[in-house]
This record gives sequence, C-alpha cells and structure tokens, in this order.
Amino acid sequence: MTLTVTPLDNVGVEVSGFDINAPLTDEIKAALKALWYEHAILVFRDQDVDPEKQIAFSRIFGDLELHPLKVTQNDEYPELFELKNGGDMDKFQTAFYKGQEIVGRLDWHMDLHYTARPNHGALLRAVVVAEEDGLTGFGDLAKAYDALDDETKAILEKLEVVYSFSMQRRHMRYVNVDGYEPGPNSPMKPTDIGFPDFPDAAYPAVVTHPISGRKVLEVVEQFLDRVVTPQQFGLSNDESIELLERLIKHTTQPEFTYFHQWRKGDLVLWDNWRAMHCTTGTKVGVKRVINRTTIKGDVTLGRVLTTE
Ligand SMILES: O=C(O)CCC(=O)C(=O)O
Ligand SMILES: [Fe+2]
Repeated sequence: MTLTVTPLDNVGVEVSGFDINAPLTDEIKAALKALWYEHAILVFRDQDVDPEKQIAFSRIFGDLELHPLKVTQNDEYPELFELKNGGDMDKFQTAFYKGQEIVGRLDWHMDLHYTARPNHGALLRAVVVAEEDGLTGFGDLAKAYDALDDETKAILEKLEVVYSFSMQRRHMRYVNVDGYEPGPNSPMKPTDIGFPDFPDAAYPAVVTHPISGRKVLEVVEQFLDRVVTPQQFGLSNDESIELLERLIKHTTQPEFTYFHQWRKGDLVLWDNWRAMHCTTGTKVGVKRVINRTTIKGDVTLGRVLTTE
C-alpha cells in the first residue's frame, strides 16, 4: 500500500492509496499516525467499512473513549457514538436560524473542551448520507496561529481563556445568535439530556501540541467566555472582548477551514488537539447517520477553574 496525500480546499488532506481491508502493517500504521500529526484532518474516500473495522482502524491512533452522553452509544458497539438526524432525537436538536428550522447544527468547537482534557481525536464514518446539507466543517488552529501578526502572538503568549459549559446557545458569548431561536424542546440545562454539569475550564490562549510541538490557537467560539484577569496583562475587559472577537473572525476564515460534503464510504479523522469542527445541520426530516469513534485524550491541556 502506498499512501498519497492531496491537499483539501484549504486545510487537511485526502489520503488515497489506502484500503481499510488490506493488512495494516506497522509501517502503514506509523505512516497514518505521522500524517495525522502533520495535517490534523485526514479524509479517506471509498472505504468498504463496517463498525468492527472502524473500531480497529481508530485504535491505530490511540485508546478509544466512550462518550459521556450514553444515550447516543450504539447498543452493540459501545465504542460507537451515533449521530442521527431524521429520527427520535430531532426534537431536542432542532432550533430556528433566521426563521428556518434546522436539525443538529453545531457551532465551531473542540470535543470535551469544557473538561480541560479534550479528546485526542475522532473518526467519523458516514452511514446514511444526507441528500442535502449535513456538512462537517474543520478548522486548523495551528495554521490560524501561524498566520497571526507578531504583536498578537506576543499578547497571546501571556493570556489564558476560559470556556464555560452551558446548554443554551444564547448564553454563549462568542457564537452568532442573530436570528437564532431555540426550539420548543431545546435543552435548557445539562440534566435535561442526562448530561453532567462542568465547572469552567481555562486554557493557555496558545497551547503547545503535546506530540508535534506546534502552537495551536486555543480560541474556539463554542463555550468561549472570557480572558482570565485581563487587567493583569495590560488589557481592559473591553479590549479582551475585542481581541477574542477578532480571533474568532480570524480562525473561521475560509483559508483555515474545510467543509466536508459526505459521500458513502467516507472516513474523516481529525486531531482534536489542533483542529476545531462544526456541522451545518439538516432540514427537518432529512436522514443523516454518522458513526463516530473517539480517541482518548491522555493529556490535560487546560485547568479546571476553582480560583482565577
Ligand atoms: O455530525 C457531525 O458532522 C460532527 C458532530 C460532532 O461535533 C462530533 O462528532 O464531535
Ligand atoms: Fe464535536
């Protein structure tokens, strides 16, 4: 097997020459892992894959983690996290965006960011492809960091940013809530969907990737709340808010993002220590099923806030 990489639109690569049914030698495994660290977002097309193969393939990249949201676990394979649109869960996942009812839209985020110990990564497999919409977006926060000017890099070196877990989008300070209305069954608090609550978590605004050593801009819109004690670093609250707004605009520019349009047989793997992701959601009634495996985060990148 000879792996070839082709850049995607802006960030990440498509890996071709890969067949999940061919023997996965140590050499191939090492090459896949190296590509994961080099590019953060890997797309594999036309794979003949089932749950067992997905799980075995994911284990190349580390131990797997079971998601805290048990209701979305597959009955037969606890390693599989099922994301479903067009079924029973729709009513909890439906909201209004500029008057349009959308199922399962998610803002830019990193998985388990609010715990201070994010997953290392995850692999998505399209089981049922939505006939329209249902894209997954990925953003490379190492490339976004590299592109910052030196003055901004110097300010960020000293700062920490806080993520505050909440269920309601309108409580999040840096997501765009223009024209947004929650749906009638949108969860209002974590217990509404059997989710635990989490205290705030702070991260260095620039996190050094534990394996590659690359600098990652740790500023992602979902749950982002504030800079820790900005005055201690020469910033007023207003300036710290403007800085975060500017950084969110920066990271979500097309040059740092890629939107994956799903086809049957697709696998997409990302490094959750470096890349953020989002989903566009689907219109009501559209079926979409994605199975996800999660690579455990074995490094604490942030700190749980007990004091600031
Ligand atoms: O449904 C998707 O496209 C991705 C959902 C997501 O955020 C995740 O799997 O972590
Ligand atoms: Fe996610």
